[in-house]
Amino acid sequence: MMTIPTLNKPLSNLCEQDFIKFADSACTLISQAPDENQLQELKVQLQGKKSELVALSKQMGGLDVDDKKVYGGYLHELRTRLTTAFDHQGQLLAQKALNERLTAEQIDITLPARGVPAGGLHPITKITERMKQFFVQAGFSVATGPEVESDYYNFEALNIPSHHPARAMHDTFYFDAHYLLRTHTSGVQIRTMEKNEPPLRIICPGRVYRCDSDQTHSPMFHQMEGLMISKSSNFAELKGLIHEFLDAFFGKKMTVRFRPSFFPFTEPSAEVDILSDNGKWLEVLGCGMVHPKVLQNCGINPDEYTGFAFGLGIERFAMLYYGIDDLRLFFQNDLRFLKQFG
Ligand code: 2NL
Repeated sequence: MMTIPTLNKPLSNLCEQDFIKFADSACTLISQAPDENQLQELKVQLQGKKSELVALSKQMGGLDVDDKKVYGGYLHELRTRLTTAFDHQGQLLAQKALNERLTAEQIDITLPARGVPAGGLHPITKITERMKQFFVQAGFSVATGPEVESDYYNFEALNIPSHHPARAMHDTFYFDAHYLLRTHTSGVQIRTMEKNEPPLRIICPGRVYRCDSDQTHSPMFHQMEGLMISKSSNFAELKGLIHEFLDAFFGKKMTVRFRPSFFPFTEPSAEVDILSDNGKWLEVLGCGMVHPKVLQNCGINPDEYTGFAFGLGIERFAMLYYGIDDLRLFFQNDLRFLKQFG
């Protein structure tokens, strides 16, 4: 760095040329300051309390009136030149610093992106959507309802009276004598029948609860029930719809068997098996013609209307579809499991 110029004489011994020379050297020095720190350093040395400029200014008091005017002018001119030079260099350095920052922070938009970590739908949600897709295109609407039910909607209206053994079979979670966690979604269908004139076509997916827990049972699981009511619904129509659903769901022609069964809310009733690749029959759903008493309970005349209904466990379908052998995996929320369904 260049040395600071100096006048090195008493004020009254200086001439205009001395000031000009001093100012020229100082301005050159200022214009060469490489960064804002060194510029600040120069400012202290040239204009600070201990600078020659301030020392000379203090000598003004000892001059007579005419000299005061002359030297006052020189000093003023010198201060103005220095200030202008500092301002100018300050702006240049600020601009330079900004340009350097902009260059350093430049974003290379041609670099490959890191990718956004995204969640995915739960396998149970995916399977439910796959089921809905089939039934919605077949003209069914999706209906939902409360998970806390009264015993009337969960049992009574479905032809399951208080001391019917089917109640015990449901392993119900009770809140009190009348309220419970629904053991199936049938209450939704009962309300739909109460409130709407047939014909009706609905599916009811949702959470249901039973006091049971092991490799194939969870206290909370998902069910989808379907209901169709019209003046001409019959078992052949039910069989056709269920077979078409199974073909669509598994994405291939399925071998299906309807086995006579019993439910209090359907008559006749059947359980449906599919033939698995290893030659075993697997039960996948229950169905039947809606019991006339159930229709009557909902204000539908069983002499005028018939209907069919079915119910299936969504976890069971998800396990078959994805080849999963432990139902508890669906509820542990282990990301190593869930990530496979992204
Ligand atoms: C099964 C069997 C079934 C129904 C559910 C139903 C509902 C109303 C009226 C008549 Cl409101 N039936 N639902 C019918 C037959 C079978 O579920 O094994 N589910 C897992």
